[in-house]
Order: sequence, then C-alpha cells, then structure tokens
Amino acid sequence: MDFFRVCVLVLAWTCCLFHPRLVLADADDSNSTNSICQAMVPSPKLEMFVDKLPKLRKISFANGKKLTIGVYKIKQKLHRDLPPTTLYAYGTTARTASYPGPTLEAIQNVTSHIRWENHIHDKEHMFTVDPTVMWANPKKGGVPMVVHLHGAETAAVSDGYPDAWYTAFGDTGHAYTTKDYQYPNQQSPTMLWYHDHTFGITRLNILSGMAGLYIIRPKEKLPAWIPHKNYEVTLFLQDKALYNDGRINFPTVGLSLRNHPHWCPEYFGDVILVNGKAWPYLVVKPRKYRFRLVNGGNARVFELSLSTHKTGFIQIGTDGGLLEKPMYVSSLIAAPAERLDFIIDFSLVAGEDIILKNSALVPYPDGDPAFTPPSTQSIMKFKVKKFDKDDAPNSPAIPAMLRKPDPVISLENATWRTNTMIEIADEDDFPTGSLLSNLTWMDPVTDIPYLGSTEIWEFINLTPDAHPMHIHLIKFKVLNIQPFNLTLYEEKGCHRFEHSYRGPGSCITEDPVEPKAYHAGWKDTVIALPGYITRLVLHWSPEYGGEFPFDATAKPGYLWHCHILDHEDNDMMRPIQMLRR
Ligand SMILES: *[C@@H]1O[C@H](CO)[C@@H](O)[C@H](O)[C@H]1NC(C)=O
Ligand SMILES: *[C@@H]1O[C@H](CO)[C@@H](O)[C@H](O)[C@H]1NC(C)=O
Ligand SMILES: *[C@@H]1O[C@H](CO)[C@@H](O)[C@H](O)[C@H]1NC(C)=O
Ligand SMILES: *[C@@H]1O[C@H](CO)[C@@H](O)[C@H](O)[C@H]1NC(C)=O
Ligand SMILES: *[C@@H]1O[C@H](CO)[C@@H](O)[C@H](O)[C@H]1NC(C)=O
Ligand SMILES: [Cu+2]
Repeated sequence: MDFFRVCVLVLAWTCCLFHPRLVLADADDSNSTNSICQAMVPSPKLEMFVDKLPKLRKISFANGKKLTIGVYKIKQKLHRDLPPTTLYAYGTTARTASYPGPTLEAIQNVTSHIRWENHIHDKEHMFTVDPTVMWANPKKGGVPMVVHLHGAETAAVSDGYPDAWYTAFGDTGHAYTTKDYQYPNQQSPTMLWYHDHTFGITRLNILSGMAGLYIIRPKEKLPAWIPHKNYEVTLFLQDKALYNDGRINFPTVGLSLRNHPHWCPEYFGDVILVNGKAWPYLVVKPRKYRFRLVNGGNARVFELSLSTHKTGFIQIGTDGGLLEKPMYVSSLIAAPAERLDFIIDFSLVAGEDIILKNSALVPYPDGDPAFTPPSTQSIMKFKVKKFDKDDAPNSPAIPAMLRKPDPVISLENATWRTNTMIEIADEDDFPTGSLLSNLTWMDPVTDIPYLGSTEIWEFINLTPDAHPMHIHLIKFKVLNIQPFNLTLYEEKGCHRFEHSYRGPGSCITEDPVEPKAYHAGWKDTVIALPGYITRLVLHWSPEYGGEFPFDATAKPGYLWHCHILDHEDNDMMRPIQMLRR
C-alpha cells in the first residue's frame, strides 16, 4: 500500500496541482483486501456485447394503484462470464427486486403514491463508510436509505431529504417523518429517476444498486413521429469496477489519508453497464427508435457517439421534457444525473453492427486517459437487422418544432445569487473536498427564495473539474456562460465575479457567450464547466404556473448540490428553504 501511496504522491506533484494521477495496481492484487482510491485493480477482462440489453420491468400507476417498494439485498449477474454480484436493489418483493429497479410509469397530473421500505438487514454497509465524512451514522447500525425522485415537483416530505433517512432497525434521521411519499406529476411528460439520497453515503448506496427509472406519460396519445412501444428503449448507464468473483470494487483506502482515510474524490469504474449488464447488445429493426437515457454513475461524464457517420443522434428532449426544436448532432454529453431523449434512424444502416461509444475524458473535461481505459470507450452495440417486407413503415418525419415555444420570463426584478465552487486540498495537494460558496451542508441555510420569484444563479467554477449541479423542486434554463481566467485565479486569486465585474480583483476577461448544446432545454442538472461562470434562470413556481399543489415552504425544505456523488457526500451540498412573500 505504501508503494501506491508514494506513486500517487510523486505523480500528483509532477502533474497539475489538483488532479491526482491514476496508478494502476497489479491484477495479481485482486485478492487483496485493500482497494486504493484512483489506483484500483483493473476489473476482469470481459467479452463485450455478449449479453442482451435487459428490458426493465415496468410498473404502471394507472388506475390509482398504490405501490410499496423496498430495498433488498440481492444477487444479480452483471455479465455472462461473471458470478452473481451482491447488490442493494429496489423491488416490490425480495424476489423481484432488481438493479436497476423497476421502471415506474406515472400519468401526467395523476398523483402516484409509493411507500418506500428498507429491508436491508446488514449491520454494516457492503462498502467502506468513511466516518470522517459526516453521515447518517445510525446508532443500531444497518444501511440507512431515503429515496429522492430526481426532477420531481413534490412536497419536501416526499423529496427524500438527506436527513430523512431510516434503517431496517428503527433508527431515523432528524428530518424523518414518513415512508409514504406522494408525487403529483403535475409537470411535462419526461423521464425522471429515483435514487438514494442518504446523508454522507449517497455514493455508496447508488453504486450498490439503489436507482431506477420513472417516466411521466402524457394523458393524450403521442404524436406519430415519436417512436413508441417496442421502439422506445430506456438506457440506464453506470460505470463500476468489479472483482473476479463478481463483487463491486469500491475503494477502502482514500487519497488524503490523514483527513479522509476512506473517501475518494471521484469514483470511476472501468466496466460500463447498461440496464444492469456490462456492454450489452440490442437487436433493432432498420427504422427509428427513441432512446431515453440517464447517466446514473458516481462521477463519470459520458460523451456519446456512434461508430458510423451514416446516421446520428436527433436529440428531442432533456431533463425537463421535449426541446422546442430537434438537434441533429453526432455526439451527446451526459454528466451524472442528466437525461437525454434522442432518436436514432437505423434505416440508414440496415444490416450493420453499430457501437455506441464514449469519448469523454474524466475528470471532465480535461481528464486523464488513465481513467478512460479502452473498456470505457464502448457502451453497447446495436445489431441492425436487414429490411424485411413485413416490417411496419418507419415513423414519419420529425417536425421542425416539437412543441409550443416557452413564454419569455422577464429578468427585470430577478434576484441574483452568486455561488463559487472551490476545491480544498491537504498539505500534499490531495483533494479533501469541494465546497459551494465556502459553506458546508451543516452551515445555516442562505438560499431562501420567495415562492413565485425569479432568480439568476451564477456558478463560478474555480476548480479544475466540471460539476453537474442539481437543484431540487424546480427546473431551470441556462441564460449564458462566461469564461474567466482560471490560471490567473490559481496564481493570484480573484474575489470579485459579480455581474461580470472586470476591474481589479476580477479574473473575467471576456463577454458572456451562448450556452453549449448540452445546456439546451429545461434542466434540473447542469454541467458547470471549470473556468466558466454558468448563469441560470430559475422560476420558483410550478411548471404550469399558479400554486404548487403542496406547501413548498414546509420543512424540511429542499437542497441543491453537485451530482458527482463523491462530492455531494463530502459537503458540496446546500439547503434551500422556500419562503412565502
Ligand atoms: C485469489 O483467490 C482465488 C480464489 O480464492 C485463488 O484461486 C487465487 O490463487 C488467488 N490469487 C492470489 C494472487 O492470491
Ligand atoms: C395538468 O395540471 C396543470 C395544473 O393544474 C394544468 O395546468 C395542466 O393543463 C394539466 N395538464 C393536463 C394534460 O391535464
Ligand atoms: C418589477 O418591480 C416593479 C416595482 O415593484 C414593478 O412595477 C414591475 O412591474 C416589476 N416587473 C416585473 C416584470 O415583474
Ligand atoms: C473559507 O472559509 C474558511 C473558514 O471557514 C476560511 O479560513 C477560508 O479562508 C475561506 N476560503 C475562501 C476561499 O474564502
Ligand atoms: C490568464 O492569466 C495568465 C496568468 O496571468 C496569463 O499568462 C494568460 O495569458 C491568461 N490567459 C488568457 C486567455 O487571458
Ligand atoms: Cu462536483
């Protein structure tokens, strides 16, 4: 272990200050009990594209069904040649629990009721908890859990507040009130996802399997241009590192041993799983398919492309629903928790095999090739069938406008909130955490928006990495992004960023520019690039205007945080308390 510690140290010194380098441990070490952060043993070599893409079980809320979903300890095969993997997974029963959990299908404007139960009877988590990172820490042991429906407009008591956790042994967090959650679904049809949000161990719980998809379906029939039924495919992406015996490899040894002996700044796995299988394949007909994708990984950003130039992606939606106009692109970017809704026309590649590839370097965007070994550059394969005279015709052309344009929101009286993102490091320059405006989760609430108000939020990213920022309760749009000189900041420090200020103490050198393509549409999670100010327009109202169908000012309130789970767990998370004017 000392050897790796020294290697990491030397490499970190010789490279840029804050990016620790990856040192691959020897595969012979695969039986060792220590797994070293950012120097994990490579996963076993597994043949790609041998497993079929799993079709996730669907449960519909039609006819007012009330569901009970528990978390259970299960075993599931993640690849043909691997023994079954132990997971904590959601399901209506222990027998049907799966990773990812069942896909829940709600209907727009029809409330869904779910009772979320904890059936994990392990006294200790299957992964190493770092007690120096503040966490739920239940008195009687066990695995605490609490469920957040990501992207949902819902009451705070149903939002999965980090301190509202509970165990199977009766311990609860101080904000716990109920296991019975309600989701009004009064928002545009889109794909959300449910996942764990427990204080300080979200990274462990989601990696262990606690995640699933949730689709809000429209009441009315879909327009004919949207491929549906057999031609709609959901894709849940996650990267994991695995041992030969099928176990998930999560670091037991941290990077900054003095400060956080077990916490790793970013978890990157070298096995890419889709719907719970490593590098699966899907047989498709030579026609259009709609794909609804979420990046459920801890820290890895995916940049998707196809192994052909004959067809590409037609992006039709993002986190919050349909885009106004389709985007014809050859690559798509999804940071943790972001959703993509896109169409691929396979009629242009009948009879061919197409690989869905990943080219993002991580930590995103400048990254390190060592965290992006060849195994992470393939995601899955599409085996496109030849034309058959009995095939139904392809779906009709995609219209130039997908929906009514959004009304323009006036920024006249908007409140500005300026937030910095900083990375803190120990004496050896190993990251020990990241903070929002230099505050921790435990600091008193400072973001107290009025119901119905409009705000402009600025994320000033002073770290070397992109952070996918997630705000609960509402959706937002990106106003603009503005570059500043990060080198100047690192050398001299800058303390004034407000309103594009450019005088002494500022590092801003250029005007704001148009947001990137991946910033388009209604978002609940947004990539804040390093060296940029990312400005958002937030409207603290329900999507359809008027009043929320619940009291949004009620306790315990909401939150915003980085969706790199390893950051979120280590204080890159802040509370929000809504206020009535
Ligand atoms: C690791 O464990 C496996 C199974 O227990 C065993 O066959 C193998 O020899 C071990 N390898 C080393 C390097 O100890
Ligand atoms: C859903 O409910 C909202 C708020 O009551 C309303 O404005 C909207 O028109 C409804 N949509 C549908 C499709 O019923
Ligand atoms: C902004 O505030 C002023 C003063 O209260 C008010 O007259 C004006 O209508 C407001 N503008 C908008 C767009 O709300
Ligand atoms: C952050 O806060 C700490 C005290 O909590 C202070 O020592 C430090 O200088 C602050 N850093 C920045 C960049 O403001
Ligand atoms: C940023 O600041 C550094 C240090 O002062 C300087 O060398 C560099 O030219 C600046 N870069 C830009 C794009 O202005
Ligand atoms: Cu982050």
